[in-house]
Amino acid sequence: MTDFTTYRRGLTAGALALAFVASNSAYAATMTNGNGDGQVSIELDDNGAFSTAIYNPLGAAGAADAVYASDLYLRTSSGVTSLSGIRANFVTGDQRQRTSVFTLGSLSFTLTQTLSDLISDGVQTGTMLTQAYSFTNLSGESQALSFGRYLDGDLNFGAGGNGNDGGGKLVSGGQTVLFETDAATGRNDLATFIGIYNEGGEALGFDVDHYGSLRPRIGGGSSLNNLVNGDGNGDGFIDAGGGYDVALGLINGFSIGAGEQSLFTTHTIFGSGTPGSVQVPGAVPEPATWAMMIGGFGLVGASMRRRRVGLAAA
Ligand SMILES: [Ca+2]
Ligand SMILES: [Ca+2]
Ligand SMILES: [Ca+2]
Ligand SMILES: [Ca+2]
Repeated sequence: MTDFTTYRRGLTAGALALAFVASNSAYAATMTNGNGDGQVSIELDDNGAFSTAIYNPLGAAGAADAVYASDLYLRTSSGVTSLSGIRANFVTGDQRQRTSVFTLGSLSFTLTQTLSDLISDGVQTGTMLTQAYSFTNLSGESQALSFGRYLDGDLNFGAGGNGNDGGGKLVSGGQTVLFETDAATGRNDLATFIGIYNEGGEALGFDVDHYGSLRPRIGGGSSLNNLVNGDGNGDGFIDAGGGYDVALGLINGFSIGAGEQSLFTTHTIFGSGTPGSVQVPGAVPEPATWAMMIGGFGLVGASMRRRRVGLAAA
């Protein structure tokens, strides 16, 4: 599953072959905003896939790898392609933002990956990874296609190990946001979590399910079930105590005319707080809406403080 070792191992031969192309050619790069609370260090592939994301949650728990696998599956009339197998090259970038380009079939892509601090009252509460895939239909015919985002977190910051995580779904700003949480405690309890949401095209479905059944489904071209597996009481989150090794899937569909360009964006939130308090903007973030979103995360921070006060008084 972890292809990263292979890329690393292949880098020597690859570097020889590519040495004359560009000095910064590489299949993977570290993007980081630090190693303190709320910060991450992600080993990102040029295609956007990753299997290592060192996250340091708020509080005493230290930094640890929080992701087993993240990938994007492109579905077209000729089948489903895991972008983790696509070789591109980073053409520009630094530790906060990188751009890469690649062509797949009759589609050309420019991928821009950006890390943003999530700040509340001067304190970093988390980090957002934004992966924006701008794509152009090079063919002479319109195409129907979709992007399936897959994330399998490995959250082991103090509760239940990797195989007893929680999670669920909420809707914020018109967006479906999916969560994997360190423990199965519901949507309004403090948690270390990873959240994902997509922008662009038409929302075609979601699933919060066991990784072993979700990955073949999203990678095999099946429809998703629009279900949170383990949500017996209907609040959109896995019931308290019912945790398992959770994975998340979200599909967005597009119809793109000949020669046209479009944009698919998938976001990954590394956060600490109550998932039920997370708010995201309903449109592609512009500077003004970033401020709104950071305000939304302020609610997370406020909620955490209330809870901490409550716990201390108890
Ligand atoms: Ca910490
Ligand atoms: Ca856990
Ligand atoms: Ca529930
Ligand atoms: Ca998992």
